[in-house]
Amino acid sequence: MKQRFLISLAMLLMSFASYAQIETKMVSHALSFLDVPYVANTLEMDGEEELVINCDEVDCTTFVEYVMALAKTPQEANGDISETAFAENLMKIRYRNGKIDGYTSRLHYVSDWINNGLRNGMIEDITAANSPYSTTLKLNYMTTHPNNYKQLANSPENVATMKKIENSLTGSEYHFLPKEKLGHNGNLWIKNGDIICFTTNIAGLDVSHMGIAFYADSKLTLIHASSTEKKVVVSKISLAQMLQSNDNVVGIRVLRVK
Ligand code: 2YP
Repeated sequence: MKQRFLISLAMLLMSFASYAQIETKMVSHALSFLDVPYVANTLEMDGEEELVINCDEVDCTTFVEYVMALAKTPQEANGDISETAFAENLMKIRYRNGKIDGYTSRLHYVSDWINNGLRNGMIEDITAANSPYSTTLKLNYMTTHPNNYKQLANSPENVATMKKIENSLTGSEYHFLPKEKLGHNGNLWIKNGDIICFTTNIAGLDVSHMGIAFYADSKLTLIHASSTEKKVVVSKISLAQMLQSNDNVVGIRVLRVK
């Protein structure tokens, strides 16, 4: 009996240690991007879709993707991170089932991006376990604003494929934390390094922004690529204040990298 107890205690400690490790990596890699310029559309290259790695110019999504890929890529003996292993992880994060098959294989909607991360085991959605509030997806933003997307504006075929993707996601339910329920000191269940997605009331869209949870003193803030400050920053105000100040934000989804 005693031996069984000791084994399960060891397993518990190991799982805690691995969580603590990934939390530290997420935060340290996120902080390494501070002041990197905010640049939109860095993935929108001419010609066939290919894996873009540009850690010198990021938007909210590419920032989170690069931080996550870095955190998930083991350091080599000399402390370096293998470019190949990093690229492989980034591919798994950014493309449906980790495979590039044209523009529409990129996970454009964050709900699709989350589902993919749940499938490949890189993230867990800790929102449902901590918030009873849920809502139903209704996605059509990209196909009702095709001119906002270079690869949609000149390709009825891509629009038709995106429509199928939007229809496949529409109707699915997900849990979120209403912004009114988030305290300035965060909530015990949101940890350093968690990925925070802002759920939105913008018609046909699911998420409007994302970043990395960071407790500065006891205040829960956000490390994010800010389109207003035009660079990666630690928010000066709390995450709760950020959400409250934006009428288009309804709440948050909280994801933990595994
Ligand atoms: C995503 O937008 C794009 C992807 O196509 C793109 O616009 C959509 C639905 N998807 O591959 C990806 C990387 O560039 O960006 C993001 C955008 O946030 C911007 C980049 C930001 O706040 O910096 C994701 O979708 C995350 O929140 C939304 C937001 N898009 C819109 O508000 C239309």
